[in-house]
Amino acid sequence: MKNPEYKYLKYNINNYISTLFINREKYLNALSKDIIVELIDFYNWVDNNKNIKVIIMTGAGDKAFVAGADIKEMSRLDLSKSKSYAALGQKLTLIIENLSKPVIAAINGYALGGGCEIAIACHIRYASTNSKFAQPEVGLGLIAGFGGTQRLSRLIGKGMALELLLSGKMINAEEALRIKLVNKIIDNNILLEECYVLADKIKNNSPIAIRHTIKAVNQGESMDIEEALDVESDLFSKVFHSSDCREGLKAFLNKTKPEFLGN
Ligand code: DAK
Repeated sequence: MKNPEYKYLKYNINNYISTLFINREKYLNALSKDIIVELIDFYNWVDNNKNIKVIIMTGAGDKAFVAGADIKEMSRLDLSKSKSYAALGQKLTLIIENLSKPVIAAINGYALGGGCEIAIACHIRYASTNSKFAQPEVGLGLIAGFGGTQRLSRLIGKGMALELLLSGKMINAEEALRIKLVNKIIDNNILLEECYVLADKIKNNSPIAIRHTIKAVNQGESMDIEEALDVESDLFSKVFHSSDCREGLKAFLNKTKPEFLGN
């Protein structure tokens, strides 16, 4: 089947790793509705593509990951469409968060508003030294609407999340690392390289184990510990019955490299 083509997205696939660029550099990769629709299509396609095991998502150029929702387009939005617009953004962040394959956000500059919310929905965040983060919605008379009011506090805690969501202030990469909004800071010129190193390590692991790990972490997040541990043991048992598990255990005992088929 032919790989899809997009107006606002560029991507490549190399050694089971797909690098996706949001490609609207002139407007700092601000998210128009069309881009959100394309991203949803891309992630649905990726989820079923056996040639892709890890996705690295970044912004075109060296200034921005995503500078938020497209303010110009938003200002023209019919009031009756605001709910469906938010639903579209939320749908995208849910697809990314629950994707069966890890998504690494390579944050290469501004990650503002909806851009920060998309980064938060990714499984892992690596940030360049020049990256900047904010939830400036309140200054526009809005609230974060792509999951930010919910995911940010889960990631960095309620107090810090409210500080960012209520002030709209911009923080730099070091502060983002300090509050655990990002996992690591990397020099701008080697950001993608470092993401590849991580992606490469992930892609050699069992796809079944990866998929169920994401599921266990996501499902357990909103549960009390006993309930969450039940989810974990159910998923553990499923994984334990997989061919990948037989292969992984056998390869260890035989001192060989496992060849996981993802079933
Ligand atoms: N939207 C549209 N255009 C944008 C943009 C944005 N978010 N950010 C930048 N641009 C455009 C600029 O207008 C400029 O275009 P031209 O003037 O050349 O035509 C071009 O990109 C380059 O930007 P600047 O000239 O401003 O570049 P600077 O380096 O001087 O400044 C900046 C960089 C990132 C500080 C600045 O561009 C800026 O403040 N941008 C806006 C950041 C922002 O406030 N983002 C929006 C966050 S609010 C909803 C759900 C979710 C959301 C909304 C509703 N529903 C429930 C309905 C989400 C909202 C948000 O994301």
